[in-house]
Amino acid sequence: MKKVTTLGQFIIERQKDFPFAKGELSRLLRDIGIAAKIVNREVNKAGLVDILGEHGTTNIQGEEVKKLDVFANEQFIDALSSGGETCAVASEENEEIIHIEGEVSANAKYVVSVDPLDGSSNIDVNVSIGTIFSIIRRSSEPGIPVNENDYLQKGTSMVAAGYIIYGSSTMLVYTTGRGVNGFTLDPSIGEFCLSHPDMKCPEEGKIYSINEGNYVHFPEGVKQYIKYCQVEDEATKRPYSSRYIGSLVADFHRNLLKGGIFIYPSTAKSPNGKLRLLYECNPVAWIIEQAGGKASDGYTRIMEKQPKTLHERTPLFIGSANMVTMAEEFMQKFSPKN
Ligand code: AHM
Ligand code: MG
Repeated sequence: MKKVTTLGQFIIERQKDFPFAKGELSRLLRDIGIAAKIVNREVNKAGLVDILGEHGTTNIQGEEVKKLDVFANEQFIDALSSGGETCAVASEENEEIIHIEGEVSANAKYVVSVDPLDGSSNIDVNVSIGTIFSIIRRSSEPGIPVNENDYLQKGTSMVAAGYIIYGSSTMLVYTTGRGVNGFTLDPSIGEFCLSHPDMKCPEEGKIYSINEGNYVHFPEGVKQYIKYCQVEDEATKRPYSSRYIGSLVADFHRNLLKGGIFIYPSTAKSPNGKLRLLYECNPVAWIIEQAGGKASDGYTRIMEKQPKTLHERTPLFIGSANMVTMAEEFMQKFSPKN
């Protein structure tokens, strides 16, 4: 029988790569894996909400039924609070940073950002959704309360980043800067098992993913790039296929495996696009880079953008390296930065 490596075993094995590490990061990743399993259990029951009780009502066990995104947020915060390896969590669901109480946590050197359940419009319709996380070292000395500045570091400061996709199977994919590894949840043993070692994104792809309904509001560079994707050309295997789920994690995961580009550009209404730099874009940017791909805002590498606020947004062009480079060329030509 083929030997199975669980996420827990893999994390411990990889700790050897960081000889001075005390194991805090490993424990943090393990805690995230545990929260993911609990959220997965609830996501799988989402369709039963009419049987088990509506959101906001009380179920037969006398517990209040929570909206899934609220539930996921609480699970991740709880899992991260109990381990003592992080002093704060910033969540897309919370306006302010959540400080973790207790002396052990106050002295922790890591802070975590999380989008606990991304793809909100897909939650109630049985379409894939995801969780996105990243871990950085706080910039101030441990012992004093964390503030926003601890989080306002470029993506290049991340020490770990990953996502969980709740799809036809549930997967956890993460990087600590030494490649990207993917683990599939085996529900029969309740463990994430290494299924996609050293993931690589093809340099070229045949898929473009963008919400074309917003076409009229796109910058000219994006409009022209979409036209380019649709033109017939045998040498470059165009026209490309259009695939758009509307869940960043699911669109990203498919393009990572198959090759492709995902774009959420600025629009006339939202000059910075929709997606959040800290919670959504930085983690997937690091993963794609570690897999040989590219992530930019159309002009600048995502990981080099200096965040100014916790919840700030950025346009995102991400995926196969050559496709992102080409899209950037269209931006420079048709929508030069002024
Ligand atoms: P959310 O944080 O409210 O879930 O929104 C983020 C999601 C992403 O997963 C996805 O890529 C994008 O919104 C889709 O947006 P749109 O419906 O505008 O195409
Ligand atoms: Mg989100």
